[in-house]
Amino acid sequence: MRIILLGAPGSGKGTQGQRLMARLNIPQISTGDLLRAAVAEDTALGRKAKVAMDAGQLVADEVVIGMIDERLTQSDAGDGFILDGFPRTQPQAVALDELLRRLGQPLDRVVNLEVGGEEIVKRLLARGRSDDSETTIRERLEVYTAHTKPLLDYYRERGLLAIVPGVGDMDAIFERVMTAIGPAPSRYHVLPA
Ligand code: B4P
Repeated sequence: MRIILLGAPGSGKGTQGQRLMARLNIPQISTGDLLRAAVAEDTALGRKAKVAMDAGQLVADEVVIGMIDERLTQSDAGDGFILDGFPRTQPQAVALDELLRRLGQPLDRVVNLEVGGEEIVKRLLARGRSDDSETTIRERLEVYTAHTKPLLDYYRERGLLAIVPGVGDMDAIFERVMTAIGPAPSRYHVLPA
């Protein structure tokens, strides 16, 4: 299956993406993880990305689009994938549509994890990553509202969007996500719970 996990920072995309990967046996592809790996390796791209990430800003579209283009054309993504944290802007969504058209791989579902702003601030302060200070979190929420939230309409208009309440027990949220994506087409091998 080809799934996008949408949601505000800290809404649980990474958390639920991991579980989906284990259940569906397809890779979870997180632009946040790819960027943090580049930062850890201290590459030129990583050094540039770090400045944006530490400020709560998005990394440039062409950078993340290039990363996704490279990642989705690897063989393990041929049977499906879970995109976690991408797309985050309209140009990223358009670029993804073009890439998937080229690969002949249409999206199956876009799941939006809904979590309120104050719960997000609480969660991210508790997570304590280097980009999880209160000022940065509030900046990231503003960036989310301005650039990523409009993607809900983009995917709603395409009949792909499912809204899942993302607050409460993580296992219960996972079952809601599984219900939202519906039964896997028979070409996919779904692992038992
Ligand atoms: P990401 O790595 O995508 O991180 P995130 O949005 O902060 O977190 P996520 O939603 O995955 O939350 P998680 O499961 O970890 O982005 C980091 C930065 O990278 C961005 O700010 C940006 O600069 C850059 N970036 C990434 N993608 C980009 C793109 N496409 N374009 C441009 N820039 C990009 O959960 C958060 C915490 O909540 C965890 O501690 C978790 O344990 C907890 N939690 C999860 N579910 C919970 C629940 N149900 N109840 C209580 N706590 C819960």
